[in-house]
Amino acid sequence: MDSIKIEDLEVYAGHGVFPEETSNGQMFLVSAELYTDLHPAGKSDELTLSTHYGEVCRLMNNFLRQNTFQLIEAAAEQLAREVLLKFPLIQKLVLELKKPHAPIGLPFSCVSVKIERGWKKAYLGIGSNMGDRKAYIEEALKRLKANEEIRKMRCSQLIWTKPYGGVEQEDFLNGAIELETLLTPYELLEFLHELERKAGRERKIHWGPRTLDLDILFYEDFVSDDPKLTVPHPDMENRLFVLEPLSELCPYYVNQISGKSVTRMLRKLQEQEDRDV
Ligand code: A4P
Ligand code: MG
Repeated sequence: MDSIKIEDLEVYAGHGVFPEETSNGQMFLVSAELYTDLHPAGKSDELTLSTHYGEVCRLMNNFLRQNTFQLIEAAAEQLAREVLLKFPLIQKLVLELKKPHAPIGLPFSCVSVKIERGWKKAYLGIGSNMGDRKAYIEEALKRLKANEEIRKMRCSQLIWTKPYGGVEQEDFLNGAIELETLLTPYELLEFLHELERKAGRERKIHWGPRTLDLDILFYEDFVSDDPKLTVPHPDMENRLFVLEPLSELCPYYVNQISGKSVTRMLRKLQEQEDRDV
């Protein structure tokens, strides 16, 4: 992807563990590579179609001067987040924060941290089979949208589905959601659990009735077999209520584990279901 590079912006600020570092301050150097599509601005010569690097520098300077962190890790983390939130055309950035005058007491040229952060695409499954299902789902969509670390959200059509998994229970309303997020996979899971709790979800029976269920189906190219968070969702190939709405949002998204696209998984499952009836 194209990028804009800022090298060694000098900022006088007060970050550090020692009290004299926060009271006296010292020089920090910030470098950032901002990943963004430069083609529209390149074609049109229009600044509004790109990210103004002068404004990014001003934001970085103000942010580092107005806030105090003990660790350069924390300063870099928060600064990266701030840049990504304020400049929506930046999809990803690599940020390096140097502290050339760190009080180490030994000769050295520089100490620095370097991090890469960005908006990640994720797909969720959403479902409800208790009470006013549509209201539970709409409330969850509203709360997802209200989180500033989530953007570009799209929801599929909601479909009525028969319960899957052998537990006798009422029909579900199901859908799929596409979004971009700054949350890590585990932070996203924690946020989804919070939404389930807010919808009054009680975990009584495994695969049993629920006011709201939110599962992470895909998270960028993240793969995990941790029982706390298994991604891609391990049972998606067997679930029409997942694949049908998902195919509306991302028919060609490929499951990293099986190598099959959403369309292919859906077609296979439909063929199997046709054979079984
Ligand atoms: N967990 C692991 N991986 C993930 C992931 N990718 N996304 C862990 C979300 N959570 C994940 O989930 C149990 C644990 O799974 C969590 O603590 C989390 O850390 P849970 O929601 O507490 O329990 P559950 O929902 O009863 O079990 P599970 O396995 O999540 O069930 P599913 O997969 O959610 O399926 N039939 C229809 N028609 N429509 C449905 O929506 N849903 C289910 C539940 C059954 N039948 C259904 C539907
Ligand atoms: Mg679940």
